[in-house]
Amino acid sequence: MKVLLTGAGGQIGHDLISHLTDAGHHVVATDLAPRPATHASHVDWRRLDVTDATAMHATFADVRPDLVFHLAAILSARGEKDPVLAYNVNQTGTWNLLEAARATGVGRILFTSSIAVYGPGLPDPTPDDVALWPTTMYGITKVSGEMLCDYYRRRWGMDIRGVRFPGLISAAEPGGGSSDYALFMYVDGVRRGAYEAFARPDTRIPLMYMPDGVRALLDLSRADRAGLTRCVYNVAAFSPRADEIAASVKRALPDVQITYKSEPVRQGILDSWPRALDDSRARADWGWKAEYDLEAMTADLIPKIRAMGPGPTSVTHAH
Ligand code: AKB
Repeated sequence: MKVLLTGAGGQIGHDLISHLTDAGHHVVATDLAPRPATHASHVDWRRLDVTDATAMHATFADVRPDLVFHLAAILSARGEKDPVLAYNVNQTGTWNLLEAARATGVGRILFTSSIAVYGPGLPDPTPDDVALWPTTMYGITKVSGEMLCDYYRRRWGMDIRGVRFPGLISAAEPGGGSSDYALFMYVDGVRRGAYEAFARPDTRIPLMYMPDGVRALLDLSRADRAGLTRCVYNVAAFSPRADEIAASVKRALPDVQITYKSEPVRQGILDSWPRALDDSRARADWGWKAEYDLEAMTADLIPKIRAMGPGPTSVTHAH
């Protein structure tokens, strides 16, 4: 199968590409950034600016993918620093992708949405269908992206599916998210022995380990269309407080020092998100179930970050 990825150089693409190539698919990975050193030269890596409708159309017309994973996005924290960029990449980029796919006849599209579609004051756990009043430009563009996907599905009969991801944690460098405090507890814990979190210790949002995130995308991409009762699904794994993540890291790295200095913008975003997601619809429709809890993730992730050796930390990483 020919599989095209947008935003392939990001955190999800990093892990998804190797699963797709291992399964024997022909992967066309697109991004503004050049091929990362971690990706083998057999991956067909192409430069694509998703805000450029002509380039998007030309890429789709040339590749004619059977399956597309639309990953390109500016995340919540970076999006609040540059809302115009977030609008252009997330909103115009998704529109360009849907139009290119409609014109060239793509088989199936997987859209990546986020807990950022939600605003404050919702039930805990939060179900799929509630009023969506996000506080960030990232969240607004994801709500709109979900609605566009649903529209193209109904209006043009296209096969489009999506997941609302929690904050994803993996051994790859994060990219400007508000959930990055959780990943940096691990990355800085291993590389620096210390981390000052930008969130309060009682901060609690839904999180997921990347192997589950990749599995959610792959399982949904293979699910029987007849069994899908909605376009975009909540997927959940675990919802620890920040100090519970720190305690888990400390059990594995007893000398680590984790302290807290809440930063108002990112804390405000985190406080606006649900504390936990209800993913019962994904479980019922396509058999979704996360495998990793917090402790299983800690046990798997710390050796992986160690094996990566020296690299960026929260100190060197500009959000
Ligand atoms: C972010 O923090 O913006 C992302 C997300 C939860 O979608 N990781």
